[in-house]
Amino acid sequence: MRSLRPFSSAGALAVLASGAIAAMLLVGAVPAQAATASADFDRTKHSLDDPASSWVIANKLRPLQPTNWVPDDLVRLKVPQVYDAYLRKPAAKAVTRMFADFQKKTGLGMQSQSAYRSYSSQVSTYNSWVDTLGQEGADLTSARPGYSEHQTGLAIDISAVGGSCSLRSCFADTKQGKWLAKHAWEYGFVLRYPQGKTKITGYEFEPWHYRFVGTGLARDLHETGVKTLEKYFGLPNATDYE
Ligand code: DAL
Ligand code: ZN
Repeated sequence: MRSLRPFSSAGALAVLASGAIAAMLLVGAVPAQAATASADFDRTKHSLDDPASSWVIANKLRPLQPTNWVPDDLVRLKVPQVYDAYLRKPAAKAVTRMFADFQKKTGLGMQSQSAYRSYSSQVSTYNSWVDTLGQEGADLTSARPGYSEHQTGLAIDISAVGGSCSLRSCFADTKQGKWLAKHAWEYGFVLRYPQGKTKITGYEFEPWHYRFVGTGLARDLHETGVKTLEKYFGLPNATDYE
């Protein structure tokens, strides 16, 4: 819960003067935590359109603009990685801390399966999914080039070191998957494609795909219980490409 700010006696008088608050005090009602948290938080603080914004929303209705955008602060991740892994600097710092804390607490390891992907590497990724699943299947699991969060340098697919279930829904049942689902928000990450939200996000459940949005927004998503960025920002469901 957000800390309650101490208020001055003048402030206290102002509060008591408010009929609504006074009524709540009389009946002993306490405003809901989520409503307080959400009311506090400025949802217009950062751009949702600028590809350099930590809040940029990429989905099937919102290609990155320009579609070949490349972040200018990519750094190599200093964590175990299956393929060479880069993220934007703030996201990289947060991943490193998150993986280290997980290891300290459990003695187990997490690794990057896939992090930043350029437009051209998303071409290969998407095409290989089309070869395996056909276009309809591929579109439920992989973004088309220019539409992927991986191209923002703020998204990472995480797997268990030495574990099975990489990039499979059973990752949700691993120690790593469970810990991430509970704690990733503390590091500024959000599970971007939750279970049961395909009609909103356009993608099947991906318990491994985490998106860095910064600790302020991640906390507000956690406290309000809103599961998708689309819903939180009042954007249309992104089930299909236009
Ligand atoms: N797997 C996610 C949707 C991507 O390709 O960006
Ligand atoms: Zn991913």
